[in-house]
Amino acid sequence: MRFLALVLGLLLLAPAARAEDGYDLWLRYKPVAESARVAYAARAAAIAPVAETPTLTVARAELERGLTGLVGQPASAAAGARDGVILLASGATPAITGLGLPLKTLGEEGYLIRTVTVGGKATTVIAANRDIGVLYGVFRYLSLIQTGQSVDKLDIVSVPKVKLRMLNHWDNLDRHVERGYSGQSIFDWWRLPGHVDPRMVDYARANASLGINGTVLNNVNAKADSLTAPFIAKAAALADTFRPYGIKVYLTARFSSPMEIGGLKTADPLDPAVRAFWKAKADEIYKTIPDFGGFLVKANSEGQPGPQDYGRTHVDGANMLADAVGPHGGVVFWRAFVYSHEQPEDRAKQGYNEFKPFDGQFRDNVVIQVKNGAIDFQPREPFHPLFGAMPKTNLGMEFQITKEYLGFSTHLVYLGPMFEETLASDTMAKGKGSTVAKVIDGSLDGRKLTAMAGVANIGSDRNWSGSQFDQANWYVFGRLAWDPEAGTQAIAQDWTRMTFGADPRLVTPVVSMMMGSREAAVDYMTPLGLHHQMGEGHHYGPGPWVSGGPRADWTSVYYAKASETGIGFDRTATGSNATAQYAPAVGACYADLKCVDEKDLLWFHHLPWDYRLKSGDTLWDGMVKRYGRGVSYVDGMNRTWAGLAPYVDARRHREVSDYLKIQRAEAQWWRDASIAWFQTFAKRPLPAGEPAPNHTLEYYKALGFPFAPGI
Ligand code: BDP
Repeated sequence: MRFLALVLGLLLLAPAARAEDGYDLWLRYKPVAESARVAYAARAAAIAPVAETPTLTVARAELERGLTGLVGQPASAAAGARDGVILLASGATPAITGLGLPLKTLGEEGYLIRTVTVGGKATTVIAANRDIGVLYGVFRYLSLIQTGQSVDKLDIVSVPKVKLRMLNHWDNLDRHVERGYSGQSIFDWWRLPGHVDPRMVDYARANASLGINGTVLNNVNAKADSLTAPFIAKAAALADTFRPYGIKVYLTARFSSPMEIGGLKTADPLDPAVRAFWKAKADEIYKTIPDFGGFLVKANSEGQPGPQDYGRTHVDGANMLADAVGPHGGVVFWRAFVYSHEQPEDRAKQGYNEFKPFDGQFRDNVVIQVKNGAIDFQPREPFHPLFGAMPKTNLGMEFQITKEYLGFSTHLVYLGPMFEETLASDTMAKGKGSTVAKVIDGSLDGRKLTAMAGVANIGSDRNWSGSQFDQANWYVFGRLAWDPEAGTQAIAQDWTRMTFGADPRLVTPVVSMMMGSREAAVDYMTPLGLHHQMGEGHHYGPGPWVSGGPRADWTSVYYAKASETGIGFDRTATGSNATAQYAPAVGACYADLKCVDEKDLLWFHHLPWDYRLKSGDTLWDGMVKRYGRGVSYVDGMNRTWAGLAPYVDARRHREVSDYLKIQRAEAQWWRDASIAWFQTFAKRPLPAGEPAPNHTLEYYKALGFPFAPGI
């Protein structure tokens, strides 16, 4: 008996001994330290009965599950329990009226958590106006325990600042995921609607724990099939599963659907038959999915059909769809990621040129979804000039969570600082403090329909995201969608505690490693404002030599413009003048070598190889050193992680170790191949102490990856 207890105790004390595969994400609910357990348990001896709505039922189940795992005591509903009670309440229920709670301030989705005394009992109230707020509050309450905070005296009010907090899945109907590095699509279209994988519930739980309230199920490069009756039924089965968790489903709409599945000869948005098709289609969808979110559209971009095929505008296209879903409360997300190689204009300028003139002309239920930067999810981009430039339009943010351009799932790159950098950028649209975050949360221009979308990194891998650390990118996206001004270091701390454990000997080094990881990737891939130097098509590894082909704007040489005289894309008045798309103060700074931050240098300027950086190095020397600095950082991460073995379960520790070794080798590859290539132009030696590339340029150019994932 004693022996058994000892073994059990050891198992509990030594989480490293148990294999974990990452499936539980940040909702692991592993036992807290024995010393803290008693205090937590005392606060949570009972969960007061709640109404049996679907959402309150899952809220209560989550709370019980979490407390059972964390505190080891299944909270019983027994009235009259001696210890603390957790009261879940939504709306003006008698249980909480009279407590003077500021419910009015919570809006539709906010919640409060407050410690009060009711009938002589210490009571933790988790209250909201609507059930979904209670579920959000439950997740927050559990996270307090997971992150080792006291729950004795709580007074928390939290309200999302952004209305639509969305994942965009680039998932095809055959389960291939475009730019997916974590297996197949989790949406099993073939077996739906007859079978709904129980994993869909865990997907919904994870998203609800972050406050994500919408998901676009299919790829922006859409197939019209997703709008046919069988697929609507499949989407409806998912919608039914997600509904208790406050998540609405959306579908991408292929603009030419009226022709492909509607038997029409045109998709002209001004054609009455086309308009009738979309109205009928919307009616059909809403009959099956009454709370359908709406459509996401990629039009006239990268070969996708759109209104311009008929000489019409983005306004014509977006408003037509908005009119179809509007009567049902639906929304249209219309993407601003529009550019064409047939235009001689700098690709970075095209989105702004297409959309800015239409400010004020889109329907109220249209959101123009803008990528964070003007090119395409690069490791670093200055903020998109449309932010701040369309005050009479709902502008939503589109971030990419999947790491298409940041090393796929095997590079440890925490995207929090990258998202934060964009959100904190000052557009100066209405003077100082007009940050992108304030555009996105609607406060700058008084807009009500606000949105943030993230291109998901979720797939069928057991660990969901392809790597343990890529879960953090899903997590930080969700947290920022709730509050675009949140600090991403604190978010990394929360995530680490919930995902690996609260021991500071683990948390401190892991967070520090995460916080520098994005800058390291910028260094070893595209330092000093370089961009789009990745391998052709798959975007795996370096390909600075990529040239030719049908589209200049899909080559690397278009962006780096390296020659014997220098390197960089002149976007000042002497070049493409993209800087003029920003508010004058911002654009003037970008255009001015004395003002522009060196991190954006070659994004905006073409400079001679001997240009002097602030460090005193020449541009060439500084570039080479940055590549090397990135590689060294990955060395450091390898060392740090190796030292953390005692604090992490063996299986996850091993997986991360393996990936860090891959990252180390690939960082070196990036450095060496880039230096070998650019040296053919710079024609200068490497600075002292910087080793020559491991292989010849020919070697790097000859590497091919026909089976790279995600294409
Ligand atoms: C690019 C991706 C491509 C997407 C496109 C988009 O390479 O697969 O279809 O973005 O956002 O980054 O539409």
